[in-house]
Amino acid sequence: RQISLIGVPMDFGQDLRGVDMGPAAVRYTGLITRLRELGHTVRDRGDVPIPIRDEAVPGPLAGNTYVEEISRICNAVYTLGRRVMEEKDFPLFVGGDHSIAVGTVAAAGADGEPIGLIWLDAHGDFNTPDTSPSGNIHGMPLAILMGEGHPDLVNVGRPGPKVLPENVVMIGLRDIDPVEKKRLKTSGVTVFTMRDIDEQGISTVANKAVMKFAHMKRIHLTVDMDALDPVEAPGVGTPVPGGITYREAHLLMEILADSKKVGSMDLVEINPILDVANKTAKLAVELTLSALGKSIL
Ligand code: DIR
Ligand code: MN
Ligand code: MN
Ligand code: MN
Repeated sequence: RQISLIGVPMDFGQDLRGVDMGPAAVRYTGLITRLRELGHTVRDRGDVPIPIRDEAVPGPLAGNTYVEEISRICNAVYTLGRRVMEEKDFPLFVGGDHSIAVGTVAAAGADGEPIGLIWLDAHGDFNTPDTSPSGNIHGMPLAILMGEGHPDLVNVGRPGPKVLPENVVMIGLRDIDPVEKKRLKTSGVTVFTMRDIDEQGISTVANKAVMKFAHMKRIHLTVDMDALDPVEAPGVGTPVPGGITYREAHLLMEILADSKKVGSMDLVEINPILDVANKTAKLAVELTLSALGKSIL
């Protein structure tokens, strides 16, 4: 496969600093060499330009914080993502916080054919400016992609929603805000919470996700590293106990790799300042290798 790495060192979607160092932390693990050892052709497209945080002025309204910056950045992510996909490369987007998905998913689904979206997260990312307790945009990207939220973000890349609820599968959820919970329940999105993983096992959950997209040609996989247990992935801004284990995460990636449908991927919310010796970036890279065909035998 031809893979293009696209760094998006953006931290405008939440309050904590440091998630802008995610792309560097991932590059330092030797990701590119290791992908090449797997037999892939890899190009590093560098980072999408990000304005200096301390020079930016946050919007006046809760939930409208840095909307202008995020929409400009996500449009740039979209443009570069499209170029890479038109060259038949697999775009590997490395964030940055999860609001980059507004651009990455728009790019992944832009050639007319619907895509399946797998959203790995401890959180629902389904708030709107009206329901968000934090006002942070990284708690809203899935709602935005389904057409709800600030118009400048909903219209990134091209006007309107980018995914249909029936084409979304969420895995790993365990921390949802009260109104977000109601919204998610009536949304039509397929959700596998931690309870589902505990009861059914991750292989069943992974195979159900793949089966759901049996009729589709391509899947976009977005990995919020806080889906993993904080013991394995401490370098995230909003850790939640009781997450996906190391082995569960690898099995999930291996089953998705077997489907041969993952055509684009995000790694987000890696915060090296909060991490322990780059552990979270290293795990993110190992999971990426599994998702791109690495197997034990
Ligand atoms: C929370 C946290 N639901 C919010 N969301 C996070 O701010 O809307 N998403 N951390 O990854
Ligand atoms: Mn997220
Ligand atoms: Mn999250
Ligand atoms: Mn997040």
